[in-house]
Amino acid sequence: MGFVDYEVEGAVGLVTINRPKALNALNSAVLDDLKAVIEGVDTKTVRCLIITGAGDKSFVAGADIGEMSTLTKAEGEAFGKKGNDLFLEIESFPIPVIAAVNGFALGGGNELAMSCDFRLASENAVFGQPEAGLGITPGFGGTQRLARLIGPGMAKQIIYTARNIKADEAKRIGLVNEVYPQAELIPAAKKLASIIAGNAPIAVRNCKKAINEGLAKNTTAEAVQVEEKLFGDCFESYGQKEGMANFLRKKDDPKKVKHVAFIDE
Ligand code: DAK
Repeated sequence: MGFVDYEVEGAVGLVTINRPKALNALNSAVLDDLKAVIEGVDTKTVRCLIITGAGDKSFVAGADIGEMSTLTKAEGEAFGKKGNDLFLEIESFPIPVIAAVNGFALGGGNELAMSCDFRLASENAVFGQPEAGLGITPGFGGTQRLARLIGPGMAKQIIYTARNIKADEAKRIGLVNEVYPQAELIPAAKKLASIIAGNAPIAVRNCKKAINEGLAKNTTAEAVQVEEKLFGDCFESYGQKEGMANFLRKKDDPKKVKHVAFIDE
């Protein structure tokens, strides 16, 4: 695919946004290619996805300012919808998606990273929502996802000031889970993705769904109903039967047991 590379290693897919001359900025063509790659992932065999940026300088330096600069109101709205629809698709993608942030994650780049399940970063990563300095609001979900992730007070401070933050601060405020030296970022992301991919596939998918859909409910009572349904849905699956049988075998005779290889379901 033109601006987006995709490779699979075992049960882990690696998506690389590849427009390094523009620090992987998202223009319409990049968004189209990313959508096509995401929709082409075989979620029967791939159990965890990683999204990163090409090169060692940038994850995604934002939406393409050149392309946006001449948009009319109607075109601006359409561009916003294109990004929002895609990022919603990533957020609710059936398998976990990890953002491996290897440099600038500004504006639309931070918004893309936030639509993933969680973020790992390299030490040189820089996060921010510079839109207020460009005369616009964040347009790919930044006002909503940043506030939900790090709390409204901190999100408002970052968005109103348009201030960039470095990886260590991003970790301190909960925007990223871990920070690695640049060369270790992708190996660490792959290792984590392999661990996730080794767990029972229906259970992992249902955990993602339960967290996402539960958080969208207004009350805990409504949210736990979502969990109940997805919990019940795991029963009679190979993963549930074999995962529990494995535990019980282990109790009988710890030496007999080997780790379960969960089949695709
Ligand atoms: N768009 C287009 N090109 C970009 C770009 C971007 N966001 N960021 C970098 N580039 C290009 C530069 O123009 C330059 O291209 P050439 O001049 O070589 O042709 C090349 O990448 C290398 O960049 P620099 O020479 O500037 O590299 P530096 O290391 O000096 O600086 C930088 C790196 C990341 C600090 C700097 O490039 C920078 O500040 N870039 C802009 C970052 C930014 O402001 N990003 C946020 C964009 S706003 C909405 C929908 C979406 C959005 C909003 C609303 N609706 C429709 C409502 C989203 C908005 C955004 O994401």
